[in-house]
Amino acid sequence: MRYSVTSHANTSALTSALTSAATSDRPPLTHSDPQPIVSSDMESRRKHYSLLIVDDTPDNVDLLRRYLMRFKKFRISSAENGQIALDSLRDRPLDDRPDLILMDVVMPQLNGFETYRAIKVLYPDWDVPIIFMTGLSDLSSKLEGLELGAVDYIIKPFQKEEVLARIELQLRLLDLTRQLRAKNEQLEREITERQRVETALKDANLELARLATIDGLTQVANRRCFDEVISKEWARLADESRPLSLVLCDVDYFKRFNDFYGHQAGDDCLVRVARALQDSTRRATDLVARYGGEEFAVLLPETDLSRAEEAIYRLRFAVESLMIPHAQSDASEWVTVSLGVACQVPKLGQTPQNLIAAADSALYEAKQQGRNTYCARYLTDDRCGE
Ligand code: GH3
Ligand code: MG
Ligand code: MG
Repeated sequence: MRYSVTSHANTSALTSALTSAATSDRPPLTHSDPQPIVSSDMESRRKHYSLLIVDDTPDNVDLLRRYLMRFKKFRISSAENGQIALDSLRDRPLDDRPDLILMDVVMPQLNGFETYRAIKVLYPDWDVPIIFMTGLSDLSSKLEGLELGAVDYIIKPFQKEEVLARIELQLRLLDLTRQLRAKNEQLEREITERQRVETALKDANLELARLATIDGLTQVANRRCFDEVISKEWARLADESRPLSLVLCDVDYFKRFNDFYGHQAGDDCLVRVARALQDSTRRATDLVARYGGEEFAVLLPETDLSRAEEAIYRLRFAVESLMIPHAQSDASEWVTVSLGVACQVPKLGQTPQNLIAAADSALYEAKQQGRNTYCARYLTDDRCGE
């Protein structure tokens, strides 16, 4: 008996097919293969293509099977209607699904189009090529199949050779698609790996750059960084005719501290002093650097002398507030610092050397005055040569 093909899916038939495919206990039927391939033999399986013929006319199936089996590259299974095909698919492991389906359109229970729709719903990620076979040669049936996503259409009665040619064409396309997909995946893996390596490299470079500018013990900027920044700020502020202040800050009686408390305690003290200085700066452009030994430099761009003196109060207060005992200091019972500050409006064509020398001289003076204090210098054009 023949069933007519409706132009739209028979909804109730489709629904019951889907339900049945998901739940049926029926064993897979007519999964015949005259030359079964050992399933674990992947190599031999790879050379074969697995075809599923879904057709309710046994003569058609036999004819196709006998003909196609002559070519040693096909493994053929068949189902006598759509429902049986769905059942057999459900029971197959993922890697044992057919490479191509030849599907009769007019079949009892579930026609070819409905079966196709069910396959798409049940296995949305499975891009199996489906060739419809039918005696219906009218345009609307052809179009319906092709619109559904069928890759080809064969009109019955068919020429075996034509069927073979169409199958081979689709399998070649399938192979190319698979190769392309494999290459894409490989490419994606390579891109991901490359991105990972680039990120790691970028992180490593950032870390290297950080290490190159940071003092290993105190984690504030190192001398090299200070030299670079003061040159840049000098040039920038010379352009803008705005003041640059430099504070040199030296721990008082630090040799005695080391001798009394030990070198490790001395290191710890320097770390804490550095952090306190760092924490008492306000602007992003202010820079605290280890200038050498137990001496720190604090660079204050766009800061005049009175503002710099305010900063000095904060710096001194921050260090004293640490209340690090210093039993050997003549200046205080705690660790203290002496500071020299100098301020200048940078001039193009000059270097910051005078500013640094002036801050150093002010620091020396503070030490002379008994330590735990500061001295200031303001460099005008007239005094730049001092
Ligand atoms: P003043 O008050 O005049 O500055 O006296 P001072 O003892 O602090 O100065 P001096 O230059 O005589 O001694 C500085 C000491 O700082 C000697 C040196 O061992 C110590 N020092 C320099 N760098 C480090 C360091 O990284 N760790 C430790 N623990 N000590 C350091
Ligand atoms: Mg010192
Ligand atoms: Mg010193």
